[in-house]
Amino acid sequence: MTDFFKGIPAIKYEGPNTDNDYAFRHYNPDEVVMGKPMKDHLRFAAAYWHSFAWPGGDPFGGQTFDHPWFSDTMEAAKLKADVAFEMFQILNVPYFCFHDADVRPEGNSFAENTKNLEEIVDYFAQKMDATGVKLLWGTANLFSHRRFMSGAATNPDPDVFAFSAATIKTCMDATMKLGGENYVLWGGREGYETLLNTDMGRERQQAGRMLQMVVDYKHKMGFEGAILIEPKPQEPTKHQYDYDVATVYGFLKEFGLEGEVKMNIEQGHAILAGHSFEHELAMARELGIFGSIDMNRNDYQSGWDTDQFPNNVPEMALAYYEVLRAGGFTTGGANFDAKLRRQSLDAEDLILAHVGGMDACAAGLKAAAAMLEDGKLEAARNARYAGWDTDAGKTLMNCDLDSIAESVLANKTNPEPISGRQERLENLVSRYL
Ligand code: XUL
Ligand code: CO
Repeated sequence: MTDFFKGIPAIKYEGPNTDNDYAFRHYNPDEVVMGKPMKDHLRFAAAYWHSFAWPGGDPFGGQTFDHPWFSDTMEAAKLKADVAFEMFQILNVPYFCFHDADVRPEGNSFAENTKNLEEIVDYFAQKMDATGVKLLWGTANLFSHRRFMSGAATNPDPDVFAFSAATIKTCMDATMKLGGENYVLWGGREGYETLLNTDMGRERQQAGRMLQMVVDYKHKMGFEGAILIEPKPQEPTKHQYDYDVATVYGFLKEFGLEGEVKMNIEQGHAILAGHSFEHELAMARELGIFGSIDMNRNDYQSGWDTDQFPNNVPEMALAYYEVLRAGGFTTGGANFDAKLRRQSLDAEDLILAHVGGMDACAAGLKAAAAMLEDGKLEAARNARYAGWDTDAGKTLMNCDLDSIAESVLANKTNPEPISGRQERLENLVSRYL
């Protein structure tokens, strides 16, 4: 045991009326919601990078956190792992997620990076065994080191493509070894700063080829988890190729990979793309590529990716409604891709941030389940489209313009507008919150 979380108890469910900061009010892991324990709906994961690797910088100031593991040695990496697993157990989160660069010291070469990663993977394996905590997904950080400044797969320099491909291979190996349930690709620098120096055609082909290699390797190694792409429109690059769910779907179709790759959808990224979170979730469901979520929230005033812990239950209820309509998670889960504010220096801040986020998710899930079980919203949606279920509606889909024009003339078709009843539906949603 380290003394990082000294004095902080394991968090238990005490119900909505408790006065205890260190308790769940809504997250009751074994409570059955729509026929399944809440923990199996929510499948929470903690993110290693924000909680343990982020130093607290912003564009105007550097490190505010001063953790004892902030040094590039294997000893420090192991201390960081000890503290991380202590947090997972205090919170009772079943999963975690990591990038290679979060967990191992940066080496001077690919070989050194790989050796360091392998050593920490063995250390993780022991800790996972001892605690029962599992890996939701692994990924490669192909955006922080200066070698990736002009992209990884989409870099103009083939050596960077090669270094990136080799790094992805080692991270897929690590994920597989630890029994990870997914492998994520987020291309933070797969985009451009200016078209003046960018060959978009080449870069898109390079990204497509890299993705094909990832899928091929997944099958070669027998990895049974899902490959997930995490869309984001910009930041760090001015424009990112994986802009949003619909854009990524077009990309997957172009390279014939729509049956191989699913989406990891992040709340804050949806907002940056000018969408709501539920829009992105619904789009992925309709396209058959819904996979997993990165749960967080962006500040609507700041216009950048603030990665805050989620706390807006009415919004989250609408998001979970779409998750439930998608049939829930299979290999996916809810990764808290969220970080403390840089002034939140205490160990308890990290715990309470997760407690609040987990409770908000649970409250959102319960409201969404009630909405779905009650069926009023779905009934209203179905009623709105009922014309399409009639014989005439069904036939219309198989007609052509000529025959439709004839029938509109013959039947004197002259539709009257029908209310969309938005306010009535919004009032209905409020009753479940
Ligand atoms: C960045 C982001 C990443 C991915 C994993 O905005 O969300 O942390 O989740 O690389
Ligand atoms: Co993310």
